[in-house]
Parts: sequence; C-alpha cells; structure tokens
Amino acid sequence: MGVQESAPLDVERIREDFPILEREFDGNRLVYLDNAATTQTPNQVIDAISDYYRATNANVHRGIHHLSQEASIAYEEAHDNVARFVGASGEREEMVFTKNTTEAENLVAYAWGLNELKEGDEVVLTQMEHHASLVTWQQIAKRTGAEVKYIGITEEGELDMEHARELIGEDTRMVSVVHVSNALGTINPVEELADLAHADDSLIFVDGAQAVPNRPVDVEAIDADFYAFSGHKMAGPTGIGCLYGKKEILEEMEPFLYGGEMIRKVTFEDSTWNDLPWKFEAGTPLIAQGIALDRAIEYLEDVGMDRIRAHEEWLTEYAIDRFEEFDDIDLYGPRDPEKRGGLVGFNLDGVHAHDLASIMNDHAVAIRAGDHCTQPLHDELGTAASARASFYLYNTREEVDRLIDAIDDARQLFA
Ligand code: 7TS
Repeated sequence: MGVQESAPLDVERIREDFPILEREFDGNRLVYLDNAATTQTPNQVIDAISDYYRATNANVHRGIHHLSQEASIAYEEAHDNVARFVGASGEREEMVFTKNTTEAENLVAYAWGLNELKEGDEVVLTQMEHHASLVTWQQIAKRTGAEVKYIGITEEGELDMEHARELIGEDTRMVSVVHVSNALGTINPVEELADLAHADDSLIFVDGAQAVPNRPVDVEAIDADFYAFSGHKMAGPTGIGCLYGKKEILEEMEPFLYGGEMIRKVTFEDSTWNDLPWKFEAGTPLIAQGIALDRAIEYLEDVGMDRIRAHEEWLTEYAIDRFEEFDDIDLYGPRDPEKRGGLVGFNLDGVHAHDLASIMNDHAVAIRAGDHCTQPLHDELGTAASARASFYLYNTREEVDRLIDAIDDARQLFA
C-alpha cells in the first residue's frame, strides 16, 4: 500500500479522552464514523464547559464585577486564539462567532449580498456546495436580481477548473466555494479560485466546515475574503461557528442582526455600531461555547494538525483500498487520498443507502446516509442518496474493517 502500517497518532491514548467511544450497543463497541456530521467531544472540552458554568458564568462586555470581567476576557481571547488557529493576523477583529457555518454564510449573504448585489451581477458557486451555501446564495440572488452559476465537476469528482475560468468573469461579484466537499471528500483548489475571483474584482467566500477540523488552514495564504467553519465538527461544542472576514471588508459591511452589544451610540433617531467583531454579535453571545471552542483548538494543536491530517489520510487510504476489493461498491470523489479529506461516500449495488446505514447500525457502526445536504450534486451523480463514512483523530483501521464487515452483512442480506 506504500504507507506506514502504524497509525500516525497514538489513538489508544487519544481515545481515553473521548468517553463516548466506549459505548456499546447489543454487545458491540460503537464505531463512530459520522464525523463529518459532528465530531465527538473530549473530556478537556466537556470540562471547559462545566468549569465555565461552575466558576465563571456571567454575561460579557457589560459587567464590572469579577465574574463578568473573567468571562469577558476568556470570551474575547477565544476570538484571538481561533483567529490565530486559521492564520488571521487581525486576530479578534477578523473573527466573528456565529451559531454555525450556516449562520456565517447567511451573515455574509444578508449583510454583504443583500446590499451589494444587483441585476447583472453573478455569484459563482460549485456543484458540490452544501445547501448552507447553495440555498443561501440562491435566495439572496432571487431577492437582488443577481444570477447564480455553478462550476461543474469532472468524472473524478474534482472541480472543472476550465469551467471555473470560463464562469468567473467581470460580472462575478462573489465566488462561494466549499474547501473540502462533505459528500465527495474532494479538496478544492481554493488558492487558485481566490486568484481567479480577485483578478475580476470579485470576493471569495470559502466554506471550511470540513477543512478546518482536520488540516492546517491559513486563510491569509488562501487569500480568502471570508472563511467559515463550525465548532461541533472539530471536537468543540454545538452552537458555535466562526466567520473569518478581512478587516477592511467587515468594516464596510452593514450589521446582520441588530440589538444590544452591537451598538456604540443609540438615540431615538439612529444608532452607530460597535467595533469589530462585536458589531456582528448582537445580544448575549455564545460565551460558554466560545470558551469551550478555544479549549478544543488547544486540544487539536496539542495533537498537531499535521499529524491529524496524516492520520486521516492513512485511514482514508486504507478505507479506499478495502472498498476497491469489491466491484459492487461505487465510490465517489477522487481516489488519491492526498486529493481528499477523511470521508468516503459510496453506494452498494442493489441496497439503498438508508438500508445500508440501518444494517450498519445493527453492528453499532454509525455512518450517515442521504443526500448530505447536497441534493443537486446527488442529482448530477444520478443517485438520490449515498452512504458516507467519515473519520477523525480517534478512529482506527480496525474500525474500517468493522465497517467493511457490516457492508458484507448487508450484501448477504440483500443477495
Ligand atoms: N458546509 C459544509 C461543507 C458542511 O459539511 C456542513 C455540515 C455545513 C456547511 C453546515 O454546517 P452547520 O454546522 O452549519 O450545520 N455538514 C453536515 C454533513 O455533512 N452531515 O451533517 C452535517
């Protein structure tokens, strides 16, 4: 196979931090391969949440008492740390906390798109966009008269860059692309797409929900204008997402939500806005979640993002090799593990993906089946649904074998 046989990570040690992985169902140890939907949470992050409520809980920005000061410092510093984690040198001013990636997409679509787009303008997406991006830009385009165009994909499941060069032109105002596809696993050439966008004075929004959790990401090296991701897909809690935006663009943008915390001066007639990023964080923000996400990032950095990436490649290579033993399995996305993230979408001939996931569940193997919020992509692939196994730093090759055994069981049942 041309790869090392031992895991790049000390998985046994890592698994001690994730108590949920010890769960058993009908005597079978859980095999959790649904990490692209949400990842599990280590004790360190669970403790950060309970420690916060036990010792620090207070509202931020507004109190002068000890607890509020402590909570404010921890919450504000979380922005700096998350910004640094993805290479944003503007620190907190360039890092807005949102509810999730979806809200980050909507923030930009409403606050920038609704004000800036007009008839004749074009928004260029890819055919592999998650609905979070696709539906959002589609609806904002309808409201503004702008047109949405989609970069096609090749047989191999990669972006058709020739098509991208044709589509991105002088009418393009926004290019919104997924960094790593949640359905195909494809890693897209976002640096090249950023160059294409900027050559035509367009902005670029990169959806990094499946990229930031498992590889080093540098938003400045990509030259992304906006970059979004979700805490719950990177060992953090639910309820927090992150929007990186270049400071000069965020400064020019109107707010997305109005209310307390995001204002500087309010009269009965008008209001002015707070500094970045608070201008985009109306109301009581995601305090516990932000602090816990900071702890998740520290956890991932301690393990090492390069090593997490290597581990996923090591698992994906093995999974693809195992899948390729069978000619009744259709695999989606590029075969080369260096061109894809740690997830594998597939279908087993003659078995609906939902039935497959249900048989997997009988083996305590958790995978996802469906359209993975990429319905138009599945139409292009000619299938209503696919099954998907997705890996994280605590998964093992033995778990991939359990997946393959469970598929074999499905094969026997449906034969
Ligand atoms: N973008 C991509 C590429 C995603 O994979 C997801 C979630 C989102 C955006 C939205 O993230 P959220 O945190 O706002 O929900 N993807 C999936 C998935 O593949 N299965 O469940 C959620």
